[in-house]
Amino acid sequence: MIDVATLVEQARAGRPRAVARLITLVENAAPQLREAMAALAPYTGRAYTVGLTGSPGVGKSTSTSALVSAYRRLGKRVGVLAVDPSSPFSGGALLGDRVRMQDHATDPEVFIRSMATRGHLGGLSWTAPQALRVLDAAGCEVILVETVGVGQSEVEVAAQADTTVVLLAPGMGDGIQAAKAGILEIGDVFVVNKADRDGADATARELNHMLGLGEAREAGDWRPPIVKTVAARGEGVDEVVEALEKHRAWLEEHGELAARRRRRAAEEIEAIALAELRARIGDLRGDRHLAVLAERVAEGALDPYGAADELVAGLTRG
Ligand SMILES: Nc1nc2c(ncn2[C@@H]2O[C@H](COP(=O)(O)OP(=O)(O)O)[C@@H](O)[C@H]2O)c(=O)[nH]1
Ligand SMILES: [Mg+2]
Repeated sequence: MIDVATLVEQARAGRPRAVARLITLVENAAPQLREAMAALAPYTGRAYTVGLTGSPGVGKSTSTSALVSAYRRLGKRVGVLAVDPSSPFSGGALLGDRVRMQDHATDPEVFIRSMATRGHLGGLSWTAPQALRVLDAAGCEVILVETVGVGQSEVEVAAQADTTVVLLAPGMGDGIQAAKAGILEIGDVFVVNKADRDGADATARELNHMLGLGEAREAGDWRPPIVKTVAARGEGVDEVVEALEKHRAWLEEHGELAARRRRRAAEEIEAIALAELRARIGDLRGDRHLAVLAERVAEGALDPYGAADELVAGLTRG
């Protein structure tokens, strides 16, 4: 039996096993999840969350690892949530990458967790935010969320962070791809990684051009900076941290941090409510009420909207 109160207490004390078990509850949509979330709620809302997204291979995991090092140098407790199944944090990477992650594997102030992107009830829209709550309550001051920039829900998860970093690399036709995938819109900070390769300046220029084509900005608007990095050597990473801190300060100054978090909470509530409704409707398969409604719709005695209204009303009446 899992004693949720004990787990929460241990997670708050920074015990990695308790943190891992709580996130497993999230992944499994376990029955204890409600109780866990209720117990965690008072301790959340402190962490600064940073989403990192971009095409496979641009260097998200390498950059994440380098950022962890940078924040550790600042003495911060750091959480990492990798929702990219190919991430070395998920164990599916090349040996060299995994070795690099080992830098943090034994650091008690670093919490690394991966989540599968498929096969979830309700999907990432509610699992990722809840995993973030666990890391938040565990005292992580910064949480880095790595998601691959393909797929609607993965991009959404990155966009739900306090600050979203979009990574590109030269020679990958990234500019065009990014524009296509709509990830330029979600970038608060842009990173052109692999600046040790030819074409980094051209990529940065192209990006600058594409960003400039957007609507004219008003005074006080955030202008997303473009930072060049060689993540594999840690070069430029302090500049990324600087850009992140500036964005965070801007968010706070403009009341945007609170606004973003309210938007995120609203989306989370909606996702949970939808999953709940879907589950309850699923439970109705073979139910007599649904069978009766179906019969009436099939006979033309009732329209499908009216039937759906009746069904939903029946579900929410209690
Ligand atoms: N040349 C060069 N290679 C890099 C750099 N950063 C990462 N890489 C390499 O690019 C590959 C993909 O990196 P990874 O971080 O796994 O990318 P992800 O798929 O976006 O997470 C790996 O082989 C890295 O070692 C860099 O700054 N320069
Ligand atoms: Mg990766």
